[in-house]
Amino acid sequence: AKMGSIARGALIVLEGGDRCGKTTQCGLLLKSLVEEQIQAQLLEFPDRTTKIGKIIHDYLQRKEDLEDHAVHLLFSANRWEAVPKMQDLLLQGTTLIVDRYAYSGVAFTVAKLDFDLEWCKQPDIGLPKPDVVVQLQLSTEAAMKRDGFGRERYENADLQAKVASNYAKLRDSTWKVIDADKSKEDLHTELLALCKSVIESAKNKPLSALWK
Ligand code: 2DT
Repeated sequence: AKMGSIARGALIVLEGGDRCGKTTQCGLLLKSLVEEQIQAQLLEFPDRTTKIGKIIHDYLQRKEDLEDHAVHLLFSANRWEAVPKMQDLLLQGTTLIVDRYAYSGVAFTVAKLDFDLEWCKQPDIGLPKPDVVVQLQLSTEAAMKRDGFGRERYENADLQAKVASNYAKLRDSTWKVIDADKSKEDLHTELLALCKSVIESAKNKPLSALWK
């Protein structure tokens, strides 16, 4: 970064199917970065704490049924409402570790109903673009050997397999696929090294827009 200006934080997104250890790894990453005096914060989508997030939560818990296009747009709105905060944090030098992003939005909606991929991407065009998207890859068989799937919508093997194939259609130059079938510690070591190099190289790059 130029003298006098603050180096921006990196936008790091973790994606992956159920039981891949994504949420655990997000927590471990945050802890390690903070220990190394790298400013970082965790975000997760859906963010269930907002008004829109509460509607999404009730939908996922099957307390409420919603039309599928409408739900897709709510998930996207739930990201857009976080954008001002995300931009502020990134520009003041805080790295964001994000548990799911627009890729989940597209991969799940397409998986559940064969929705058109391009239609699904539209509402998220222009979101802050991640510096890296890490997809933790775990076979359905390996995932099933971990604790059972939960009871929320989407937590079944059939849908998870479709999600995995949709992720493959979204891969671009910012994606890194990492094999998650290893110990929590080994996976963390690998992820931390990757993230530290991404944080270094993001410092001098402007923030750009997703899918533009
Ligand atoms: P968690 O189990 O990670 O809380 O996810 N989902 C998520 C969508 O269908 N669209 C989206 O845009 C996002 C971010 C994935 C809750 C579930 O919500 C799905 C799993």
